[in-house]
Amino acid sequence: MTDKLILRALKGETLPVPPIWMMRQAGRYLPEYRATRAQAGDFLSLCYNPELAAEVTLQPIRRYGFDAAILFADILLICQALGADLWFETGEGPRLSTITTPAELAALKPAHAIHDRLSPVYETVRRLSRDLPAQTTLIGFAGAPWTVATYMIAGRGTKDQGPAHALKAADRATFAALIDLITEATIDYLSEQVKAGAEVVKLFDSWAGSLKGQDFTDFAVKPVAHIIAELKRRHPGLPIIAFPREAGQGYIGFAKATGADCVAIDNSVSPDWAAAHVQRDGCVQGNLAPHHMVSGGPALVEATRAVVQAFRKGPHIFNLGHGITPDADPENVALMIETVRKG
Ligand code: 1CP
Repeated sequence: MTDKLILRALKGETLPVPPIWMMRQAGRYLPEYRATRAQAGDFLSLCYNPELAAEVTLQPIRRYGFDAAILFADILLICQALGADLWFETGEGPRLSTITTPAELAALKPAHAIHDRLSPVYETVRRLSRDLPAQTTLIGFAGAPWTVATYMIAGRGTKDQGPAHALKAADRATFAALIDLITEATIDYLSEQVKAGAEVVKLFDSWAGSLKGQDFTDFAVKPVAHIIAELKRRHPGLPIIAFPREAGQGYIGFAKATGADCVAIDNSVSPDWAAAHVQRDGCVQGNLAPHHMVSGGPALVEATRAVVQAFRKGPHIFNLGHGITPDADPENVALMIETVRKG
């Protein structure tokens, strides 16, 4: 039996006060993160340095006492482990070598070959499972196949995922084979994170909202359902959070269709709508708008209370609707937590 609050909510328990963590809680809005990142040199060096990656994961736990810590890494590390080049342009974001032809796809490594590159990540998880406070849940994660594929195809972040949609239309076999490769690699990657000590895993499908109709079923639901089924076969009882960001109506029935224990909700839908349509199938996570962490004040308190109030009748993990931004004020995070915990 466990008394960790996040695990209780994920099992479907309605708690008097929702447990809380925050997407990108280890990030540039924290001075201590900026200091450790400077020490590491660059972002990827930080991700692959178990001592420093564990340190930045622990920083927001020490400062705020969140109920969960999320492994510090990035959804794009798996692309590098599959053989793509990956680097981060300062002030711009990720850049990758692109996969748009059968030959480029064939040059990637097989799914089972990812672990050499990713072993420092597993070491970070091992350190965290040793060093976290007893009440804090450790969350591992990966990108969902569609979102990871959008970066591998375009070679960068895109507003509309145009290059991935174009490949899907022009050469569906290559596109589908890339999705399958990422799906298999993701199962192995998350399975190793669990073996190293992750107690929950989360799949980030940041660009799920750009898949419509049958494409949403084929590429946001099916690969995620397959990953979840296989992970639960290998690790019975493992709780899994899915985040099909901006899925809109696609949130309805997503937990049942994928087998996820919890659906994370972005802030483009209202908490009342999500409580009515999504929470009846189980635990939900979300969904305060991240801009409140910048602007603060009475509006933050009011919006935080509205989220807590909307979800109070069912299992809920309090979180933002997307990651906290670098311009956020750490004091506003403290105010949000105090409002959730003290009402
Ligand atoms: O400057 C820095 O320090 C880098 C900023 C940063 C950070 C803190 C990046 C670059 N990644 C991360 C860490 C990260 N990324 C975590 C760690 C755990 C946490 O604290 O939450 C996680 C879970 C992610 C996930 C991630 N990376 C997603 C999915 C969630 C989301 O935000 O939608 C995506 C899309 C990425 C790709 C990525 N990595 C970094 C950036 C700036 C981006 C977005 C690129 C783009 O589309 O323009």
